[in-house]
Amino acid sequence: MTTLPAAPAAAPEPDAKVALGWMHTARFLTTAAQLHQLPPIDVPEIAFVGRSNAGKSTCINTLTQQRQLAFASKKPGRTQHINLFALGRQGVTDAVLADLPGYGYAAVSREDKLRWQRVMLNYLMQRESLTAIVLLCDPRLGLTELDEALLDAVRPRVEAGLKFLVLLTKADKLTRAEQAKALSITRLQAGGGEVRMFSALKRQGVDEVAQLLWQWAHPPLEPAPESESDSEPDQP
Ligand SMILES: Nc1nc2c(ncn2[C@@H]2O[C@H](COP(=O)(O)OP(=O)(O)OP(=O)(O)O)[C@@H](O)[C@H]2O)c(=O)[nH]1
Ligand SMILES: [Mg+2]
Repeated sequence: MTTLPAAPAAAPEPDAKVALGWMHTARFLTTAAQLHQLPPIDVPEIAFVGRSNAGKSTCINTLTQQRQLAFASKKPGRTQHINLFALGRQGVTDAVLADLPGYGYAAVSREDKLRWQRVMLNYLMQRESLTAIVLLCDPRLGLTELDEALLDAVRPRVEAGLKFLVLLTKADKLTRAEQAKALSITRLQAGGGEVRMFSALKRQGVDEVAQLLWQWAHPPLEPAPESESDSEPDQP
C-alpha cells in the first residue's frame, strides 16, 4: 500500500480534470419519496434544488458527463423523488449528490404542491449529511418568491456553515450583457452569497462548478488539537 502524503492545511483548488474525473464516477445510489426513507449517509451530501424546469437534472448530467444519470425533461415536474448519486473513485463513496423535484410547477394540485414543499423543507432543514446546497435558477425568471422562501428556510444552516451556491442556468439564452446584469441582481438578492452562471448547452461554468463541488466535498482537515508542548507557555 502506498502512503498518502500529509494533507495540506487548506484544500488546494483541484485541477478541472481531477474535479471532472471525480464527478464522472457518479452512480445511482437510491431514490425516496420522503425524508425518512433516505438512508443515513456519513459523507458530504450536496443537494440540487430549485423551481421545476430550472435545469437541475440536466446540470447533474452535465457535471457528471453522463447523459441519463438524472431524469431531465422538457416536461416540468419530471423529477418526483429525491434521487441520490454516489461519487468517489474505486467504488469508495466520498460524497453524494441529491437531485430534488422542482417546486412552483403550475399544473400540480395544491395538495401535491404543499406535500412536496413540506418534504423538501424537512429535507433541507433536517438532513444531517447535507453540507451544501446548489440553488438553480433560470435568470430569465430571477429568484422567485418560492426561491426566497427556501433561502429564508435554510439561512440558519448557512449561517452555521452550510455551503450555498446560486447557479443561474441556461446562460446560453442570455447575451453577455444580460448575464452580467443577472449576476449582479442575483448577488444582491442572495445577500452576498456565491452566484455563478451555468449553461449545460455551451458547457459554460462546468469546470468551475465541478472544482467548487470537489472542494466542498474535500474540506481541509481540522488542525490537530494542540499538544501540551506546543501550546502557549503560561504567563509568568
Ligand atoms: N438552452 C438550455 N436548456 C437547458 C439547459 N439546462 C436545461 N435545459 C432544458 O430545460 C428543461 C428542463 O431541464 P431539467 O434538467 O429536466 O429541469 P429540472 O430542474 O430537473 O426540472 P424538474 O425535474 O421538473 O424539477 C429541459 O428541456 C432541458 O433541456 C441549458 O443550459 N440550456
Ligand atoms: Mg429534474
